[in-house]
Amino acid sequence: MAKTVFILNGPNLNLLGKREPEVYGRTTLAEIEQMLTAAAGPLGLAIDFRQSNHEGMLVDWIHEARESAAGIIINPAALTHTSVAILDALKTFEGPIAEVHLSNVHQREAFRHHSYVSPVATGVLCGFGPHGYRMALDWMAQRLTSTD
Ligand code: CA2
Repeated sequence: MAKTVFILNGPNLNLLGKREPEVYGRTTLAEIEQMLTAAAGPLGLAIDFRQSNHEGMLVDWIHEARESAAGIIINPAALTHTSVAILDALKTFEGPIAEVHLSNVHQREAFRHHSYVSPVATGVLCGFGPHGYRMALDWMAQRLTSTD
């Protein structure tokens, strides 16, 4: 059976493609989900794609991932820079974790340069727009299906 990857998205990402296109582009979160759903099958994976504006919801989903997911791709959005709760939850997850940001956070305000999540992420992608999610999924497929 295909392994499941949780793809978790934090606050305000539901507005993607609808506001601030100069920063985050014109692709909607629903379009990113469609793109990843189409990619997952041929990669031998299943995805469970979710978005919440609530920190506790994301924590609950990370706990759920401990039982139901082989890997996590997460864009914690603004919570990246504030959330010890998400850091602590991710620490309990034993599989690979990819942290993804649409924008290059290092080109932006200083408060976006620090991530609470990066120390527990297996890898971090930022600045590649929606393609960053796809790159993370490709890597996840290699990581989860490799025999070595
Ligand atoms: O670049 C990213 O993916 C971010 O995680 C996006 C977060 C931001 O706080 C991080 O520093 C970097 C913001 C997500 C908000 O998304 C919006 C989309 C459209 C309109 C307004 C906000």
